[in-house]
Amino acid sequence: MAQNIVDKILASHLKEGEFIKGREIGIRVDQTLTQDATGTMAYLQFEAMGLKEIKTDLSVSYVDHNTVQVGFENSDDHKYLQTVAARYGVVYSRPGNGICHQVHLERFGKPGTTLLGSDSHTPTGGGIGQVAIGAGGLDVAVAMGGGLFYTAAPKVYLVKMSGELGPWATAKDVVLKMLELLTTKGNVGVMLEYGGPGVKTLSVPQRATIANMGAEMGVTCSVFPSDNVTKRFMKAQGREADWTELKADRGAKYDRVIGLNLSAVEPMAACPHSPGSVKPVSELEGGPVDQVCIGSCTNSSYRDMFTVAEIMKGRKVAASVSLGIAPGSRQVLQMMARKGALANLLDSGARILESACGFCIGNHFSPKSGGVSLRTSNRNFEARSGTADAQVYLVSPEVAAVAAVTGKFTDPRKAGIPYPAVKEPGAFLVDDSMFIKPSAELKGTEVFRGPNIGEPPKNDRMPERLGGTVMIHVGDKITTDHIMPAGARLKYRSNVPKYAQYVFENVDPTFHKRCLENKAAGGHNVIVAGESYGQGSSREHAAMCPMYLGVKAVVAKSFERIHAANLINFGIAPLTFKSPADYDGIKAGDKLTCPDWRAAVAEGRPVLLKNERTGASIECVCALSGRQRAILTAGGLLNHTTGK
Ligand code: MIC
Ligand code: SF4
Repeated sequence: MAQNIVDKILASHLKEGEFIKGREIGIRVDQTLTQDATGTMAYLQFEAMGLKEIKTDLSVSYVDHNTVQVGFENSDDHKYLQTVAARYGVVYSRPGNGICHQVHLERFGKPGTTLLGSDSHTPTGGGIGQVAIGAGGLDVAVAMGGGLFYTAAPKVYLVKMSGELGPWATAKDVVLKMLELLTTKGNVGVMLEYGGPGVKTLSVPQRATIANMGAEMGVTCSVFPSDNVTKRFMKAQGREADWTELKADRGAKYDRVIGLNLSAVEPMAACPHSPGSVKPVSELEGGPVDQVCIGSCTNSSYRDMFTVAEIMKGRKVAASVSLGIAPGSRQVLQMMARKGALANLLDSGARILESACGFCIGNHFSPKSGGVSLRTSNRNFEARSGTADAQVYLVSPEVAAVAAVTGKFTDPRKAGIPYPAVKEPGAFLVDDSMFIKPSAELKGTEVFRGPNIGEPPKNDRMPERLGGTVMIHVGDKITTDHIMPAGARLKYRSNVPKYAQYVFENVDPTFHKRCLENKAAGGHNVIVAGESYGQGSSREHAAMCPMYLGVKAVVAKSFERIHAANLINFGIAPLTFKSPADYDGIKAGDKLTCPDWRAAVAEGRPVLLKNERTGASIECVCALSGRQRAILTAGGLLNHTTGK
């Protein structure tokens, strides 16, 4: 039967289950990546499961999120990560080497393979033809030890591209257009495949920008074909031997086909506070701009940076604007230094930031109070920038650079600046000296554990009956940034009791204290939410820390894929309302009880919750596979694998 690209990759990696849409399948993972903010826990859990060595073809540990190093915590984490990588056979990418997704694309991504990463933007690898999926650190730890990755057999949508991007229209605008079409919710269980004649007009980094922000649509991954464009990119990276062709068979079937004419794409912006609130830049023309940040795993490739440098050449950053530029990788930065792009940027008054996540995760460079920040990153959730009332817009590097010059929202087509048509280089500067590769000698390395490195928290088996109190009642599109803030709190990632103090910090700062009090009194805690609970990042701390606070269930109208999987991995039941109207009948403080809680979940029956205040009976669905039910009733994946 004619196969599409997704089918081909999944079929060649299928180890468990049948390919029936929506049913759970287990696939072999060829490559894994971790980053430091999720990585410490992933390796601590790898160790706690008693795993002894890496069984994948390649596992890489990147340090890119926590590079600010205020205090000892980040540096302790880095040393732990370096030594644990050496001991177990993981490649270590040192801080300064760049953002995981950009670097992985440059140096390791291989068409036709599977990549699992403890970061939600792992799907960036789809730009080079990988089925690249984001997951919680615990799932990645299991995969590193040779275990399968479980996911629902997907629906596959084809995005059929025609035409060609005009001047000032970019890959970022393409993906913002896709967000307008597919929105940020309701795409759970979908994998996107890009095809059609327009694809060959896009370079690998442009494809990667598009695949990157599939995460914002909630799709599991986005995959491009591997063609001559891919081959040229890999040759320029000195990796032609890793190239294979990958294309859909003629007549391959899809669950939906979406047409996209690249010639009609215009400069776009995602407005505060959602990547899905998309408008053409022309409608925002003239609006004030205080800050411009260019970089992140979405838009920090060679071409992005050289295009910005050409725009800034001989021009100055407007006095009202602060411009920060973070090249995505050391490779890009080295080439900028050698070819004069860096000099042009410095001359313009740009501030050069480290090749790391930095501003994107609110780790530094927060805007002023109420400030308007134009960013080339992928998320503009409220408060993520580190400034609660900042107004963050997501735009292309081109729109960002032009605004830095004019000091206001400007349609770049009307700015009177000639379009700098920067080409991909025929050869990238290849210098792998910031990777520490595993060796027999390094296997004897003793793992360093500074005071910031805690133990993965433990959980009890699922209780037989639920005696829950609704500790918080939240609305739609609650992101993991709402649940578990990053930014200034990121440095506590390896210290769960401390980090747990900040759960829902920006929504209700009393949450953690009330949870701990109720837990100490023997009660269970419950979260009630609307649609698309847990959007955004893969951070398992958004499940692990609530688990530590005694949360036993989240009852929501719907869940995002990675977060639902993380909740199960940490023994928290993700329950969906059978009738979404029941959501309105519950208030914070209500008692929700269920006498046969564990039995209902274990047997896959609907869960009936009783609201003790109103007497209402609330039917919830807990549609899980047998494997997931066993994990949940054991109190999480760690208990399940270690037989506790
Ligand atoms: C993000 O962009 O939100 C992050 C920070 O990269 C997260 C991972 C994390 O929280 O460590 C992600 O996207 O998964
Ligand atoms: Fe880093 Fe931002 Fe990309 Fe997350 S989205 S990996 S914080 S650059």
